[in-house]
Amino acid sequence: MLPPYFESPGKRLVKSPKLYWIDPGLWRYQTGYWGEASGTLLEGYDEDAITFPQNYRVTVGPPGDLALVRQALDILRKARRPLLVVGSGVWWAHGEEELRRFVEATGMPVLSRNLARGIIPDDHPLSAGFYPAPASMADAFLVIGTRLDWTIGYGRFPLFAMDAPVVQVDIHPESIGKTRPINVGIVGDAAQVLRQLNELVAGGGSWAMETEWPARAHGSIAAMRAETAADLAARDPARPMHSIQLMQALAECLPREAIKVVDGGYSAAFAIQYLDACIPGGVTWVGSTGHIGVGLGFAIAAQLAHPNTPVVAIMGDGAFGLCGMEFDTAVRHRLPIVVVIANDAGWGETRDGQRRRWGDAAVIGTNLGPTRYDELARALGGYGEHVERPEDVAPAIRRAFDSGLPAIIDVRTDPEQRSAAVTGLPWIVE
Ligand SMILES: Cc1ncc(C[n+]2csc(CCOP(=O)(O)OP(=O)(O)O)c2C)c(N)n1
Ligand SMILES: [Mg+2]
Repeated sequence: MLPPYFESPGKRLVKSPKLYWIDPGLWRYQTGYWGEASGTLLEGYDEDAITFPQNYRVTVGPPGDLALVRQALDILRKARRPLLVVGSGVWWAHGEEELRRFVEATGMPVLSRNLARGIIPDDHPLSAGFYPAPASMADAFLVIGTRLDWTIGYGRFPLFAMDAPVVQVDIHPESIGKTRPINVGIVGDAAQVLRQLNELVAGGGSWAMETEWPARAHGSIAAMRAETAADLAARDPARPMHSIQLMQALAECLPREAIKVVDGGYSAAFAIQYLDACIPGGVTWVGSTGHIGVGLGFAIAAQLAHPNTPVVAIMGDGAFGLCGMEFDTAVRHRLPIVVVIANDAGWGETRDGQRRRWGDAAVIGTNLGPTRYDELARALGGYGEHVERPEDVAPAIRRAFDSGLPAIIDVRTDPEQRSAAVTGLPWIVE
């Protein structure tokens, strides 16, 4: 039994003896920090006896130190090629509007990572995409709400010039300056600091930014795609489809406003390169932790949150194997997600790593069967189609949406596929 002083004035906080374990994530959830958190209540509990977390969050996050925000802006004004790098912190802080205002007012190109993708749509002229190539051309950085982790070369050479000034804004002080020296570190809520910046920018002042810089940064998206696709030209057309061809076909046929959930190895790497994020959260994936197997759960959540938005999960067959039975959940809850499986009959990225390092004889435990996942969809009460040619992708997707059911499009892809775009990234240290 809890001692009496554990009671709140009106109601006991925790009365049920059955409530015996709360996931640590739930405690973090209650701190008011914005960000992902999980909460699990094990065992039966008496709902009336529990004060569920509500009215517990700060509604407005803390602004940054104004003197530091001024310093940050001074650095950016003097730069020839300043780059804004934004991440999930902007999404969690609901900083979409402030970000749009800042980008429009300054004309500064923006590299968008993880959940920040799509706030400035990839097809917007000031979008520098998500792929970090423009970083190598920039001479100053404003990093807001994103970790400088391995997916962005830790913010270091060869991606970021080490003598380029870096301003880093983060709600978590421990993220600031963690992987590289920085010039100005601002602890604050992403939306609040953007608002402070916007107020200062509205006050006028000159900018030294090169006029052609935003177009160069934006052009890097198409340049990256063209370079990756160059791999396709040399291929034997008789081979099964390359995942890049699948992504190109999806890029053409998926509705602009669709939510694209990405999960897998090589197939996911191609998906995030080729699919545009055009709405906030428009391309959702696991980000830096890289844990595969989340696709179905993410897609189900996205469809529940946005019942009228088309949701497509683009997954490797391996990743699907980790969570595929959640398709049954989608059927039971009538969530018409469309799952596109890039089926190379294997844990492709891992298998190719074995081959590249140690040769064919080292391919161990990474082949999967040529399983027909579309048949699984039908067995579970959904819609299923199998596709082998790029030109058949769009009609299959259309029929899947028309069915109104959860659907699986099983796409046969090349087990031999590889691309310099995922094996030769100089900032990724394997
Ligand atoms: C939970 C988890 N287990 C293992 C890995 C290591 N891993 C990275 S890519 C990959 C292969 C993924 O295969 P698949 O989903 O079929 O995608 P493909 O590379 O074949 O396109 C594995 C096992 C991981 N990232 N996460
Ligand atoms: Mg695979």
